[in-house]
Amino acid sequence: MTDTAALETLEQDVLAQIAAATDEAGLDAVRVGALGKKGSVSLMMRSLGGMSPEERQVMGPALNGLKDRLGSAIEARKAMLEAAALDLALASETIDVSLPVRPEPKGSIHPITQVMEELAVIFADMGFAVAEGSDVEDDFHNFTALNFPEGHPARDTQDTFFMKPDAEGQRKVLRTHTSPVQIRTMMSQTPPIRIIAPGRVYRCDWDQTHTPMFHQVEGLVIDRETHMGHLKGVLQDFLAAFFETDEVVTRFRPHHFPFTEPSAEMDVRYERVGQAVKVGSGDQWMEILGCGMVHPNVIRNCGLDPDEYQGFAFGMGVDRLAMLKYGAPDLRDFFNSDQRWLGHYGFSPLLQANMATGLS
Ligand code: 2U9
Repeated sequence: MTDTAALETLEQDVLAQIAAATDEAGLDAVRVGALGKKGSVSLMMRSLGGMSPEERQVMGPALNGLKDRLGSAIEARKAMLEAAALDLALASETIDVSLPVRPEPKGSIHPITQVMEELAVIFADMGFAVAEGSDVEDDFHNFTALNFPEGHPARDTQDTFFMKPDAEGQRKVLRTHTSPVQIRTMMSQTPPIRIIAPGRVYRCDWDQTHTPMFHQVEGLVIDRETHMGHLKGVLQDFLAAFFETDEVVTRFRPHHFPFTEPSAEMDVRYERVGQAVKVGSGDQWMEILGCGMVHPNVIRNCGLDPDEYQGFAFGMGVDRLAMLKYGAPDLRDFFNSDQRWLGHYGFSPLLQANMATGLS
């Protein structure tokens, strides 16, 4: 026999169970026990069929009301338990963003890229901007503007990679130095100009110290009162910063380039320390770069007046700088993509060169 008092007792009982449920599984067990197929409320619903119409009129709505209230109470408790579980997860599942990344990075920065970054940082500190250009150049920007006479050996197919003639019959070249970048800068900007031009250059050459593609950095300063003293100061400061030493002893030896006059090669004192080379002091001289005052013809070829503007330029091989600084013996290894070599000579991508905390 079912009466409303029994319903009242059942309701209090189930509500107490709902309130006592401490997790979603426990709460679901209460739901099944009351509202599931064989649950206490469902069984009572089923007994409605055997009641008199008068009884059913009272018990029907009472049971429906009970079912609805228990359903709502279960939903409310469920929402509360979910919120509490989320709060607990947020409090316990913290992520330490200061930990090193996982999996540990395997890639490394190639020593040439590293040296290029170091060069950019050092020269930026002295007020130089980085300029770039195309690897494929025309004869004018690679040779003529730079005061190379017709018939100069560098214009020979033995030294230079020529492209097939294009639609206009023009034979482009793979640039043999980054100097066309400076030519284009001089033709498009007004002095003062202070730039370095790092990049790939190409020459027909292949042995232990020469690869057909190699890397250069050239520098150019054009202003009204620029002289060899500025050139020497800039290059000495550069070498001290690059080789991370206070003492650099250098000397100029006269040389010849078509694009500079006077021209010089700069030597730096060094000594061997085991396999490595210590640059700065020592009793031996090593040629490190070429330089000079920009030839008046070059200034004129770029549309500037050489009586108004002078400047200096320098050039050096980036690969050789990397070999000297980091002690790699064979230039050809730089381009073999050997993972073990790269692992040994490569640099962490997470440590960037800068003047404040160190270059390498
Ligand atoms: C302009 C005017 C002058 C760039 C210069 C050198 C000296 C030099 C070599 C070093 C080793 C090439 O990689 S290497 O074989 N370069 O000695 N380069 S002066 O002179 C310029 C450039 C552009 C407009």
